[in-house]
Amino acid sequence: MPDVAIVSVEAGLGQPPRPDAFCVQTERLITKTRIMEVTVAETKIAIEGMSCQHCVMAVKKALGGVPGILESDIQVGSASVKYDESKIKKGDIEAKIEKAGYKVKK
Ligand SMILES: [Cu+2]
Repeated sequence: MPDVAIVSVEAGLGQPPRPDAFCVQTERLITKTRIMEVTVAETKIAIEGMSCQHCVMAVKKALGGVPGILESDIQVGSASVKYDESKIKKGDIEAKIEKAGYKVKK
């Protein structure tokens, strides 16, 4: 009995499944499969003090890996963020941006 060819379900992230998600070993499947029911909120945050791609990277870094943040699109002067309202609030996201050294326009 082969332990491959198991379909992994990755729902709710709004991203296409990675090619490797369709053929994984059994042990990995357990950790990779996440069936999620989340309320996805979306916000666009205006940010002062960003001037270049370094600022974009700094904000990306500030929001990267934060639990509850599902997706973020950072531009000079703004951040569009999709997040799980049950895990993080808009104010927490703004605080992360300010901690990175930028000012959130409210
Ligand atoms: Cu900059």
